[in-house]
Amino acid sequence: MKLYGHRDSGHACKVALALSLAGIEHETAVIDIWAAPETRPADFLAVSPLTEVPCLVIDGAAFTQSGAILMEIATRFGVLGGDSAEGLKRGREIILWEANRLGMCLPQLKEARRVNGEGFPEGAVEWLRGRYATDAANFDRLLGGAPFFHGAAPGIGDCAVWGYAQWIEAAGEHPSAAMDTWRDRMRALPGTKAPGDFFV
Ligand SMILES: N[C@@H](CCC(=O)N[C@@H](CS)C(=O)NCC(=O)O)C(=O)O
Repeated sequence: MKLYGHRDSGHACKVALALSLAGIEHETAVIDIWAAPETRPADFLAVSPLTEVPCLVIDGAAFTQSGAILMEIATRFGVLGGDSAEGLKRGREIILWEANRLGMCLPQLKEARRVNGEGFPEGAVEWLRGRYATDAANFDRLLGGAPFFHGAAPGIGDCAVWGYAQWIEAAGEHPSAAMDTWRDRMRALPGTKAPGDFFV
């Protein structure tokens, strides 16, 4: 099994975290996401149609789109919620919420800071910040006082949210109190690593 990713990709971190938490052996290949797509290695270009990370290759079959990869890991290996219909349902719901909301505004806000707002149309950053405020409140509602999104133990939904929730401050935003304590619990898990340790 081979995971293509990069330390600056929260999407790749979601998958790296899931594999690590589940203790699934794999090799990692770092793809320079800041380099021109056509300069990326041929083996990567052959498996990633949008030239994006993450891409996970299992027994020669390539899987793309972080949320879909998380669902594949959970169902194939029966881990991180994949051992029950209820766990998978929860995982799907949280993954899709994250992709549409938190995972839409936080990467863009982080990028806007990196490029000093250049290329972002007027009002875009304010619009994204407004979305983040709603998403932070909904994070609290979805977590609902449980330790993890999947209850007592983390699941693929937690991995999805971790991807960019780990960088809330880098996006210029503040975590809610519930986000802060959830992140502490996530960081304390034995499988959790810093992005640069997932993709050396
Ligand atoms: N919807 C995709 C997003 C993947 C994505 O945006 N990957 C970025 C890094 S975070 C990338 O590979 N960018 C390089 C490029 O597009 O050339 C997912 O969930 O996996």
